Amino acid sequence: NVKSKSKKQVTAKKAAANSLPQDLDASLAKRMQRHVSHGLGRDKHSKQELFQALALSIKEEMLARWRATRQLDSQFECKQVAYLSLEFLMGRAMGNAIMNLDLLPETKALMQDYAVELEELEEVEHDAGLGNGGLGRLAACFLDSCASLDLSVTGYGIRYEYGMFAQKLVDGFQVERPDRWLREGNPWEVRVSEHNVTVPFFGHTSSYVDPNGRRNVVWLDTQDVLAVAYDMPVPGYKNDRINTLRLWKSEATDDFDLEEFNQGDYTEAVARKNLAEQITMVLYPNDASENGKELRLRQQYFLSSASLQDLLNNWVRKHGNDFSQFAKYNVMQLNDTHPSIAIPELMRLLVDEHFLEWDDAWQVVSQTMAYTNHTLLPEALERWPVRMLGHMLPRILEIIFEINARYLELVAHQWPGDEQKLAAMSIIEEGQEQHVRMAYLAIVASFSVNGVAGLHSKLLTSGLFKDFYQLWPEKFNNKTNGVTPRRWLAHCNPELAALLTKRLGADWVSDLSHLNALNAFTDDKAFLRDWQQVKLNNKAVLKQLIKAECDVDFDVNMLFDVQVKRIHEYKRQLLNILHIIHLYHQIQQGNTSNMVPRCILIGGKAAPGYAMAKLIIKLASNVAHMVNSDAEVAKYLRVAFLPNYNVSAMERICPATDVSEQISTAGKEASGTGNMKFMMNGAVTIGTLDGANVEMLEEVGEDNFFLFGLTAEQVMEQRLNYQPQQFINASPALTEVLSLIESGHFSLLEPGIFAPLLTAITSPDDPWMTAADFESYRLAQERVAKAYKDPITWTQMSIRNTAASGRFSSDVTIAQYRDEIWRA
Ligand code: B1N
Repeated sequence: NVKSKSKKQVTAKKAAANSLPQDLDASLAKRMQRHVSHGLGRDKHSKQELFQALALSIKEEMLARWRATRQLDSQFECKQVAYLSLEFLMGRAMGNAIMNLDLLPETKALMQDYAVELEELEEVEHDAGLGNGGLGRLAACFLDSCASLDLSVTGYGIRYEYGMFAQKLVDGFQVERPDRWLREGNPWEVRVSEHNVTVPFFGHTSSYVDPNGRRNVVWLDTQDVLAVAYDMPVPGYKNDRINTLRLWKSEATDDFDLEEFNQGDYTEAVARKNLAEQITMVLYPNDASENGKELRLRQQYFLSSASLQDLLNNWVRKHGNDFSQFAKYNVMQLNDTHPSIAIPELMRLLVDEHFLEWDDAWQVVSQTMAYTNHTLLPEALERWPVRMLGHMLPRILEIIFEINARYLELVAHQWPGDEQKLAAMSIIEEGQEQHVRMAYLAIVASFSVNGVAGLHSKLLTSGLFKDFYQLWPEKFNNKTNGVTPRRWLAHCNPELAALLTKRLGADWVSDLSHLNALNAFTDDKAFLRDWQQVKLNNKAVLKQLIKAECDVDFDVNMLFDVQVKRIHEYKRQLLNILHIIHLYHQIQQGNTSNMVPRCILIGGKAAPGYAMAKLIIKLASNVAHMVNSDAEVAKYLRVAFLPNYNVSAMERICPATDVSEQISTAGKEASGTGNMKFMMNGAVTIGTLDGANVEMLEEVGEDNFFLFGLTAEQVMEQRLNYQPQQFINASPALTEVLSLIESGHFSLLEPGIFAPLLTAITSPDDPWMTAADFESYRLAQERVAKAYKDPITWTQMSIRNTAASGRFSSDVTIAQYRDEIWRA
């Protein structure tokens, strides 16, 4: 329960808040007035000006509590958690802040004075798109839950100048546009120069023996980059806690400039400045795939080093150089291996800069680091070339080799004489070129390794990390993902939220298990009608968005069938499109008796270098075009591809969805989190036994979930001798669909353009086994259609899905991290 905290803490919090200067105690209206008049002094204000003024006013509301939270946390010496992540996909902040601070009625009323609706101002805010997809949004949901559970957790990330690219469609092709999200300024951030640290790069190492006979290593002639902290407030839900998201920006150091200026090389100095500032310029837009570029490694080290120095500075200020209790009061959660270079960096800081003995430093590191794995896909497992590391971070590479040498002794002891085991488990991968396996480094150094859903965690210990599981079974655990019910239900679906509160009281917002009680109302006619009306209203809102963005007319009386997520072959948007083509063909043949009229929405970004993903977008666009331009077909089927899918779009989409498509090849989607947002908002899932779908099905039951497809085990088995042609031959529907694509029906102006997709589906090497699951998917979709024709049954299914979604609140997940990993 998010509201439990000791009396002592509450009193201390109030005392801290009361000791603040008076001007921090003004009314929201006064603050707003002041900020508005700080503008150009005109009477007419643009929405952008009003948004900025309101955001600054709300930030001011948080300052006192923010400071009080910091004081409280340092006063009570509770365990501090640092959540290290290259991505925080925060989306918009204003609506969430107003809700969590309990300022909604006041703000709405205040906006009347400015003749504007709050919703209009919310629309002005640019999404903070500092992440790719699930992994980055998970970090954002976790921050909300940590603050709401009154935990002292700091998010550490990068303040990218350019977030996730904006996606446009030109002739059905994806085109990327830069995302200058900071153009109008970021009213939420506070630049805090007193926390500046410098991060070393390049140079070389040297060692000397000090007067005590200790051999010390120094890292010399480095090129130092300044890390400047920008803090963003993270308000807890109605509990007065304001946590911090600390985002680092890279800048040139003064020393660095000075040297060049003294030599009179003005232009050189400026050019070098650019080099330093490049580090935090742009987010790498690759979801669940490796980036492999030098600049990416620089980002990772920059974040890790700056964050660790910040934590150590805090520690030393209070405890001096005694690190014996450090692990008792600090824990670092690594969001995948992306910040795992923090492991050798913490060793370096402790051994080289604070002069700990190696073993003592290792004790500290291996008791503070915890690693979350987010994917089994081999293409996403990070491996850094030893040569690159040796050049950019020479001291770090030495430390990695030392860690490996000591750890391999343990392996040799466990499996005596087994050279193969040593090679297989070594942190260093041999080959043409040596690589550092970052996941292995993370496992070796962490006291906890977790997967993000039950199935995923099981596959980790039985597959990818099997040897490590044998060595250290106690390290491995599961933490099934969750999403915050504040943003993903209370805020994005106000009408449903009001209906829930009317029936259940308001406690569900901070304890989502209360939703279970909805099961008692599934025979309450009035409640069913209210539920349907809410969904209908939400569909009307989405319909407008689709009209504006895609120029496609959705009909709120038709079934809304939605697949929005990053475009990736393993997520199988292609399976969805093949089914659309099948429906289209059936309608044209006049075979509509098994159908229910549907509007199908697809959205998502492709990594700019991922040709197959981009081709899938093109196919979706072309199919949508063909479907929508046939007036007869439009009675039964309408299809849209929504450009620039992002957090704010999902806030409109999930409340309006009837059917949620979660159709990845079993064993490939580590968890999924969109699946949970849809479920909370009463969508029924059509899905495979993959990721968290498995647990969703467990909670809601087979009668309220459209299950299809091979299991993860069957996929692995079939892969050994996969013959897609057999599945094609056995399915007249699939045969027709493929020949329709091949005939050029969807590429009249671009003959042959979709050939690579056909080749992929029909190849025995197709890892995603689209053909194998087609029939099973088609039949599941027929069951969907049948079920939707009975509005009462359908509404009951919808209610049961929301009712069963309580387990997928990130509050539940974070309570487990707190109790089982952080012990905070
Ligand atoms: O993390 C999400 C899961 O719900 C998804 O199933 C999973 O695909 C996603 C490299 C990734 N795994 N790996 C990444 C992102 C960016 C990058 O550069 C890998 N994203 C996931 C949350 O657990």
